[in-house]
Amino acid sequence: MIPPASTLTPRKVCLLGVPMDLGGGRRGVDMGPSALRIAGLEDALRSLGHSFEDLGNVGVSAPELRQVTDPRARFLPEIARCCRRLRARVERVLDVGGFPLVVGGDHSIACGTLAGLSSWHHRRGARIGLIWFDAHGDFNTPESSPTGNVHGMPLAASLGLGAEELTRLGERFPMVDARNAVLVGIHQLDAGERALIREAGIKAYTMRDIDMLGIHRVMREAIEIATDGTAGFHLSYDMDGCDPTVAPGVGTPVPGGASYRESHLVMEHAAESGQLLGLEITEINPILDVANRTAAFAVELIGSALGKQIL
Ligand SMILES: [Mn+2]
Repeated sequence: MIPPASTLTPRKVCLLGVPMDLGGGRRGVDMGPSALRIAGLEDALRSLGHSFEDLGNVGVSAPELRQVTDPRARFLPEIARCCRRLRARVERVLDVGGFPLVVGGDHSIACGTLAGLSSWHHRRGARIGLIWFDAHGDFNTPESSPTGNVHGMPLAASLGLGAEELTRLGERFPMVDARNAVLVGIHQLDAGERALIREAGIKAYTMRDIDMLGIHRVMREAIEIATDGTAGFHLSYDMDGCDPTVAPGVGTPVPGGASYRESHLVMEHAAESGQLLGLEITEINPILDVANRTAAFAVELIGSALGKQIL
């Protein structure tokens, strides 16, 4: 078999699973890391010439064993505790020259990943950029959130807005500057977070922008913003940004998302930029999935982000 073409020099990919199920209102995304492993992640990455190390899962408590203390930010202390552990694990991966591949779990884990990446680079005098691919804004605060689900808050927290338990997870505040953060693919926002996104001044490309401009131009501009004066960027990829026709098994499915090819192009652009510092895949929900199709699609997408090419 001819190995698939790759644009990237081989990397030491280090997988961190985070079976986080505390940030959403529906069970099931805690099985995401298992679903991805079963879907052949290791083989896919090795066939591209990367080395692969599965570092196992970061510990998380299960919601049925915990009590909600603050209904405006449900399970916040438990989520913050897991994110602190994740931060340490991400930094250790960077210390040994590894590429952190973080797999959720709900999207609240991004606070831990970004705490690790931003702290590590901050100590080296650099800041990081961020591309957030999502159907939702994830820009609520405990005050604006209509549900109290923390997975709707991590982008705001990364930019310094909301609960201190999340915004202060790293050595740098904010973990990411708004001028280097970009939202891509949004098409369902809560009223409060819409106002917060506008106020924060973060560049946001909606699905309408993708329709009108094309994903190629959107990603080219997004990467320009995320790499302007930074060490590179982290790509936080919520599988619900993909249309449910290609990714049915996600935490919060919404029609009108990115197509099969648009979903891949986000990853291909990230790979071609040569500036990807870390990758995170979140919100795979095997309970809602069809024969693990969404996890299999995620494995394909991760291949594209790490250099797989058609020709
Ligand atoms: Mn999200």
